[in-house]
Formats: sequence, structure tokens, C-alpha cells
Amino acid sequence: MQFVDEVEITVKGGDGGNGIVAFRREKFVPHGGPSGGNGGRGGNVIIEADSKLNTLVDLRYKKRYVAERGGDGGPNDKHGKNGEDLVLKVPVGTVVYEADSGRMIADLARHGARCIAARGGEGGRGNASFATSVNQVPRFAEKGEPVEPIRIRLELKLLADVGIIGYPNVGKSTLISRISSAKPKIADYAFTTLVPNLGVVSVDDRSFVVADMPGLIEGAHEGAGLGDQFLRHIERTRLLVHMIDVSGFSGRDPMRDFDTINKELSAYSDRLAALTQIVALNKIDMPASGEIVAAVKPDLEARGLEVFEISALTGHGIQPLVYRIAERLDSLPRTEEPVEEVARFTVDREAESWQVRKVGEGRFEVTGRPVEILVARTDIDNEYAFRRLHGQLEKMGVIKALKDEGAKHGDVVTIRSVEFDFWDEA
Ligand SMILES: Nc1nc2c(ncn2[C@@H]2O[C@H](COP(=O)(O)OP(=O)(O)OP(=O)(O)O)[C@@H](O)[C@H]2O)c(=O)[nH]1
Ligand SMILES: [Mg+2]
Repeated sequence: MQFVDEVEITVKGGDGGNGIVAFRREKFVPHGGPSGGNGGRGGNVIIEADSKLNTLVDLRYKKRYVAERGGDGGPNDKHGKNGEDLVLKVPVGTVVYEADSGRMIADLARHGARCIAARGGEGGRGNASFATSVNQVPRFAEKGEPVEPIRIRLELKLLADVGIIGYPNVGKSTLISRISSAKPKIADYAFTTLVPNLGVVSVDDRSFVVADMPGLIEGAHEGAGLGDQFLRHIERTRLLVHMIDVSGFSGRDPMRDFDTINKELSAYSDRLAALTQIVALNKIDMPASGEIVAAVKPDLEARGLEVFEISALTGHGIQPLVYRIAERLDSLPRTEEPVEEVARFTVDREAESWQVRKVGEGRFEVTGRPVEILVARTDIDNEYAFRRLHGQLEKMGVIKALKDEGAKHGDVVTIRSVEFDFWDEA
């Protein structure tokens, strides 16, 4: 039985730290050399597969994960601290997708496999880095690279190890709610459970996945009570816990129901019929149960079945049952083929293209990551930094493209919601 556990979260790398403007102060030297250090790199958001985990439930509660920002540079060429990576642990077998495009980022098929889901920004360079023979005292620094948040979807296909089966109302959902964190609907009428519920049961350092099935009735293999759909689900489990109601309350013959269900399993498939079964006699807290246990237990044991007496309601007898399930699973091979390992990918950088657009009379807009990043990393209020930006835009061909679109001196150019006066002295 396969369950798909799915969660969508937003991840963002840390922004890069800013480079700073500073000058060395030396005795008797009025203008020391530039000494502003570089900003640190922002941390990455990394997703790592860990075999100790079983579900994605830990990521359900928090929707946004941001890695640490890089520290700003300091005077005396001091480099800013790199931001710490943020590592999110997920179960082995988790596949990571970009939510919007649906593109697969990574298939984390082995313990320890990791991928970078969101890259941290680069640190900005301090003014010391810009010193050249022509400009020995640069008075500007670069800001850190800001990075955008990314929505990702994590998907995990879970295989249930154990199926809990039995006639309607015998207490299957009550049992799973007691041994795992699953919260199924429980009610005192048949067919409360309409879709299988999934729970993860932890026993010491091991854990296994249990599926609580809707009740099965006669004719299930032909579709009665939607039985055929449910039977298909439990076919891939490794072990069945077959529950019997011994409260004496239902007025039914519990052994007849037990046999009916086993006939349905055989009629459906050999594989289902061959699955190991452990019997749980449930509701032993009820006064009439002693008599019924005495009547059915010898019969079941004579058939070579292991029988446990429990009360899913009070919890009585559940511990030994759970330990036994874990023990039996150890010797039952997994029926699924191991997941094949798929190469790891990382999110690549956005396309390196930009566009110029006329948006109105005397108004233009430039969009595209490389240009927007340049602006974001420029300290616009600093005249020197601003001049450098102009030079860079010129080199990239942006100024020419603006002229080609008809931009004239004094027109307004918007880049990343910053408005510039177009500056063309020619
Ligand atoms: N006294 C007693 N009642 C129980 C016990 N376990 C379950 N019940 C009750 O039996 C009723 C049915 O329980 P469920 O857990 O919903 O049974 P189910 O087998 O999941 O039922 P379906 O989903 O309809 O097949 C509920 O009223 C439970 O409270 C038990 O150990 N003792
Ligand atoms: Mg149920």
C-alpha cells in the first residue's frame, strides 16, 4: 500500500552580507588605503534524507524556512561571517519539486543524500576589492546579493508495513489511534472508516507504518463495501493484524466473521491470503469478553495463529502486541523493490537574460535577473557606486538597448522599482 505524504513549503537562502566602505587610519597618513571588507555569503537551505524519519509531518507546522544572512564586512579588510546553512531533514525516499514548475530538484533515495533547495546570496565586495591603479581610493562598496524565496513541494511515497483488518466496528481505528499519532474518525457504527488511515509506530529505535483499513464484509473481493479497493491497498503490506471483537455486544459470531474475511482475502489474491496474520482479540475490558475469548482462542491457536488479548480503548495488552509486530517485521522481507538512486540536482540560477520595455511616454522599464541584481547590490545613494552601476549597465548593453527603444536624456527608467533619470550626455 502506498501513501503519498506531501507538503509544500517556502525556502529561502540567506541574503549575502554587504561589503563596506572604510579607510585605513594610520599615523601621519591623512588618507589611508581602502580597507572595507567583503560581506559573507548567505547560508543555503539544504534538504537531507535521514533514515530515522518516516514522514514529512515535522514540516507541516512551519511553512517558511530561511537560512542565515551573511554578515557585513568590517573595517581593516575584515570579511563578514558566512551565513549558516539551514538543513531540513526528511525521510529517505523524499522527492523534492519546484512547486510552480513541477520540475524535480532531487530524489533523495539514500540516507545522507542532500540537495540545495535554495542557494544563499553572494556577499558584496568591500571598497578594498575595488582598488585599481586608476582608482586607488574607491568610495563605494557592493551590497550583498539578495535571493528570492522558492516554493518547493516534498513528496514521499510510504509503504505500509502492517494492515489492520477486521469486520466493521471491531476497533481498528481505535487501535491505530492508540499506537500511532494517526487521528482517524472513530464511531460506534459500521463503516466509520471510509479511506485507509496511516500511522507511524515507533518501538525503541525502530518504526513501522500501519494502515487502518475500512471494515471488510462478505463479498468484499467483488466490491461489497468498496472492499476490492481496500484489498488492493493491503496487498503490499508485510503483515496483517486481524482484529476480532470479543465484547459480545455485536450479537455476531466472531469466528464466522473471521472466516468470512479470510475467504475474501483468498478470493482476492494468493498474495493476500499468504500474508502473515497476528490475531488481536479486542474489547477485553467488556464483561462478557472472558467467555468469548475462552471459546475462540483455542480454535485460533490450533490453526497456528498467534493470539493477543487487548483493549484498544484502555490500552491493556497493547504493548506486547506492538513489540511482537516489530519483531515479526524484522524477519519479513520488504516486498517493494529498493528505490533506484537518481542523480542529484540543484536549482540552477535563473536565466541570465534581461529585457527593455517602453511603458509610457518617456518611461522605460528594464527587467531580468542580472540587471535587477546589479541594482539591488548597488548603494544607490552613493554617487561613486551609482556611477559604477552606470558603467556596468553600459558594458552589458542595457544603455544601448534603452537608446534603441527611444530613451532620451531626462527620461525615466525603472529597474526593480527604483526610478532613474536616463543620463545620456551625448
Ligand atoms: N469497550 C471497548 N470499546 C472499544 C474498544 N475498541 C474500540 N471500541 C469502540 O468500538 C467502536 C468502533 O471502534 P472503531 O475503532 O471505529 O472501529 P473500526 O473497526 O475502525 O470500525 P470501521 O471503521 O467502521 O470498520 C467505537 O465506539 C469504539 O470506541 C475496546 O477495546 N473496548
Ligand atoms: Mg475504522
